Amino acid sequence: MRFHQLFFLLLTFLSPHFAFAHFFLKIPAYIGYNDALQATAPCGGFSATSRPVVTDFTVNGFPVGITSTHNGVTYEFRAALLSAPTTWVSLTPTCQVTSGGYPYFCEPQIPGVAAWAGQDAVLQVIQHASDGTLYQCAAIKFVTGGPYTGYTTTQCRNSTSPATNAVWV
Ligand SMILES: [Cu+2]
Repeated sequence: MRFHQLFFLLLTFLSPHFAFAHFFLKIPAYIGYNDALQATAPCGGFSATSRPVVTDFTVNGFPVGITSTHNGVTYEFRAALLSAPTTWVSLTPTCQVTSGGYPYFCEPQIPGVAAWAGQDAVLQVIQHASDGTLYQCAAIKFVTGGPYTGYTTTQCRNSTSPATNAVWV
């Protein structure tokens, strides 16, 4: 590879806002990711009722982990019943995440909806960033118990270099 090609690649990946990839829901497993459709509500271009992988989400807390290409964002964590997939309820206050780079952010205990234990549901994560509002969803089933501690601190972590700072507002 010639130098100018390498330089171009580096520029592409180091650019503060490269055109592809907005944010990825890592935990729980997302329904799907399509970069071009991520601004499409409610699930970034995928059906809220699609269930390729279903995660048991303990109502007393379950981790939600995200990687973002944006270094100053706001997240909303919401859920809907599979039987009413357009009626979203907020699980938490809004969360502001800042970082000097591309943050990995994991909140280990996002609360579920206790009254929905035993029911199929959809988790929706909304990212408000400089390029707009973006969506990712995960197929879940609310189950009793928790907080769930089955992920290691490697799997559910916050970036430390540069540091990720999260504030609930
Ligand atoms: Cu973006």
